[in-house]
Parts: sequence; C-alpha cells; structure tokens
Amino acid sequence: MTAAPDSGAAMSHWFTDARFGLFVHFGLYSAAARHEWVRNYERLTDAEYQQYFDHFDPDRFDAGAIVAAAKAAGMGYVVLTTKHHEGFALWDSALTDYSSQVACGRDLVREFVDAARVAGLRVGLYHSLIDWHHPDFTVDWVHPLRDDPAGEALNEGRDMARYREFLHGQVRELLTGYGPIDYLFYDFTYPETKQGWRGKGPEDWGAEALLAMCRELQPDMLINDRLGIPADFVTPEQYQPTQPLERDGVPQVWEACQTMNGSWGYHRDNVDHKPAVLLAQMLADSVSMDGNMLLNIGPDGRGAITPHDAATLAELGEWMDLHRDAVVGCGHAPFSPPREGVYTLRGNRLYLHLHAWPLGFVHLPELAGKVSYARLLNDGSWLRTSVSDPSQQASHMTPAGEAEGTLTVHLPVQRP
Ligand code: FUL
Repeated sequence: MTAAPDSGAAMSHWFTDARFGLFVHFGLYSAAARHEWVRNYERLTDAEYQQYFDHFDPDRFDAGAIVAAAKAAGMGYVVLTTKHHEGFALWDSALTDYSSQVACGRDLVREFVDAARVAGLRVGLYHSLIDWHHPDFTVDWVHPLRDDPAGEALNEGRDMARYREFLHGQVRELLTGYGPIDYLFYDFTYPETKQGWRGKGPEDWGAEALLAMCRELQPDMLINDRLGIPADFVTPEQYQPTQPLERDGVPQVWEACQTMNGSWGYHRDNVDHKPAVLLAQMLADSVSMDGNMLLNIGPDGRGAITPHDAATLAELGEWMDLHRDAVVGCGHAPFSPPREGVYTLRGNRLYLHLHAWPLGFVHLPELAGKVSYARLLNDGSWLRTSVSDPSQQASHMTPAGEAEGTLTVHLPVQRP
C-alpha cells in the first residue's frame, strides 16, 4: 500500500507493516530529570554536567523489561538513543571515555539490541549528529556555550574535520559491532545559518559520506531524513500529518515521533501526560495517512520505565490486542471518512476508527454498495447497515443519508 523509495526501504516492508514502535530516550540527562536539552536550556558547563557522569548508575535499566513492554503494547520495533546531543555514548566506544562502559561498566546498546532480538522485535538506533561534549564540535547557536562571553573565540582550535572523523568512527562501531541493525534515526538538520552563527548542517557531519558508509555496512537498514539529505523515511516530530506525504509527486514513507508528555528525556515534574485513548487515536490518525507512530518513553535516572509510562503502554496494549488488525499492515484508504473518525485499509478490509461516538448511527459517504458487511472489531458483533434515499425528506427520527452513495451504519448507543 505504501510506495517505498529506491533504497533500503524498497527491500523492507516490515516498517510500514509494523506501524507502531517504541522510542527510548536515555542518557545522563535522565538523572537531571528536567528534559534532555537541560544542558542547553540551562547553559550548564562541563563541570556542572560532569556530576551526572560521575554518578551514573542505571541499576534499574532492564532492556528486557523495556522491550517486553513494547511488545505487549503491540509495537513491532524499538529504538534507543545511542548518543544524544550531550555526547554521552551508551555503548562501549573505543573512541571516547564518555560512555556508559566507562561510567558504570555497561554497554546499554548491546543489552538493548540483544533483548530486542530475543523478543523478536526489529531494532533501531538513534544517533545525534551534534555533540555538546566533543572539544572539536563548533559552538553554534544551539550549543550550551553559545552565550559564553568569549563568544566566537570559543571556536578557536575547534576542528570539525576531526569531529566528523570521530562521528563517522562511532557510527561505524555501532553498525559493525551489534549485528544487523534495522533502522537508524539520525538527529539533526540545521536550517540555514542563523545570524552569523555556525551550524551548516549536512556538510558539518559529512552527510553524503555517512549515508554511503551506512549503505555499505548495513544495506537493508532504513535511514531517516535528518542527515539533511533524502534517505528512506521522513520524521514529523510531535505532530501527525493530515494527509499522506509526498515529495515531487513521490509518496514518502513517514514516521511521526511522539512524546508522552512533551519531553523526550525523563522529566520528573512534567505531569502533562497524553492519555492512552488519545495516543491510540494518534496512532490511527498516522496509519490513516500512511504513516507510522514512534511513541517515546524516558526512563528515569535509574533507568526504570516510569509507572505512568508503564501504565500507558499497558493500556495501549489492551487496545492493540483488540484492534491490531486495524493498525498492523494497514494504510490510507481512498475514501472521505466521516467527521467522527478516520479510516485505515488493509487489502479489502476497511476499518473505521471512531474518535467520537455518534448517537445511534454514522453516515459513510461514497460507501453505499461498496461494503458487504459491517462489524465491530472489538467483539465481532455485526452492525446493521442501510442506504437511505436522499430524495426522501429526512424525518427527525430516521438516519437519512446525507448524499447519494452514503452508507449508514447503525451503532450501539454506547461505545462498547
Ligand atoms: C529532536 C531532539 O532535539 C530531541 O531532543 C529529540 O531527540 C527528538 C526526537 O528529536 O530533534
């Protein structure tokens, strides 16, 4: 149903079939517990940030438990931050001492990848192209030191060519040391240079060469678009596109990444959580427009899934148990949905996700004569359908079709 571009995606339909995945943001910022950009937002110095490294102790990080929660939620893949903008590597990197291996003697990437494989889930890695720890990375307009009085002088002696070598070397480690990796989420695409500050984007991280290296090392791996050059899928962040995405008339594979509460890293004081029912609707909205949803959790400073995230995933799992057929392997349907919901389509099965429950019946434009039967997905019970004659005046008691071709489906009074 979803047209895949000419690249890794063409060989891999697992992604557009799975539709639902788990994103895991974990790093030193999880102990700060106030957003993964805390270092940047609060302009923390190296010394201030160092305490999170010195006392890094993820004693409750249980990759098996995280992966099991994803699987129980009906997700088909899991994605871990290997290195976020802070620069801390969650694996045993030979290229830096700023790693979980050095901080606590654990290779969390290995634990995660192994757990995903055991659970039979596809495995993805997130990797930031920017790095606020590396001494050669330019102090640009999104760097924590950007307001330092030394200003541009901070960039004296910094050499992005050396950083690029380090970045490519770290990616090479990840793509050679952990077996087949299914998916890579690079993070960052700079807009045009802002107010004279540096930050050029693709040429900063050597995007073309990095992409070529990925293709060589992991030819089947899907790669997102945040290198700043086209790759396999595009990544709307914290919004669901309202139509299938295309570029120059070519359908784009896309995945909307979503937070539970606006923060990707653990944020102890942010309790503005999206309820599971809303997240299920957002998932259906994504699939209805031919997209995936990658839902994030931010394990806490000890590495544990928060009780709230665990409960939300469990609730989504209950929903997916009943409604998986309307998500997995589904895509966009070429019909206008009623205003109460969205359609998803798999083969000749059309699924109507009702976000609001209308009283007694729902009118489905264009579907008269095209539907052989209608049932509720949760319990398999059949629903009466009718086609009313639009030339007849609608009585206030009968469900009149709004226009020719409209099918009316009669519903139980209460949402089951
Ligand atoms: C953004 C990052 O800056 C956020 O911290 C997060 O990782 C999100 C998925 O991508 O661009």
